[in-house]
Amino acid sequence: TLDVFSKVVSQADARGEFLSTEQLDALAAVVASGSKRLDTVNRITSNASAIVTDAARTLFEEQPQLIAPGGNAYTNRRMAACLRDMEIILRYVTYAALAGDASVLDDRCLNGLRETYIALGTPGASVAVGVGKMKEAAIKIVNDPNGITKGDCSQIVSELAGYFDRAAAAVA
Ligand code: PEB
Repeated sequence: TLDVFSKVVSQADARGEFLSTEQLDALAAVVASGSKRLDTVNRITSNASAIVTDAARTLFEEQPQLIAPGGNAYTNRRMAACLRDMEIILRYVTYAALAGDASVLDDRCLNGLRETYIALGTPGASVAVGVGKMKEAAIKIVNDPNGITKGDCSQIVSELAGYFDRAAAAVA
């Protein structure tokens, strides 16, 4: 599990090289945008339960077979497992956004998840749809101009979108 700084260091060390100017410039940009990154993580974190439940509600509206008898989210136990899975994925996305690197998301959440869902008979494509809905909701919250210093957040938002896309692609 690495953040963007440790990753660059370990890659350079593996080659016995100093950090390049390009690498240092990229890290300087990460530092310069640090408050935006923290605000992003903070806003998603403080709205996590709404992001999860809204995404799940819309998913079940669109795919009612999931909650019908025989569906993979039918019964309270499976519904709870489903909401929990969405929350876990959202949590790891916030970790990646904080670290500026996907390795924590990959190693601790997505690795083997597709196989787990296949073994459980859980439709990974539906999980991916749910993740996409969390992505839209999270981006909307992050981009909300109210109550925050105004600035250009397009870079952090596109990085964030990439972590959601990565999670969706891992299970679709
Ligand atoms: C992954 N999910 C489930 C299980 C595991 C995970 C390991 C089996 C054990 C259990 O039931 O608790 N756990 C989860 C995860 C990590 C982890 C992401 C990462 C660190 O440790 N069912 C649906 C929807 C979808 C869903 C499409 C969007 O119809 C999820 C939510 N996951 C779902 C369901 C189960 C499950 C388990 C319903 C229970 C399946 C079953 O037992 O039949």
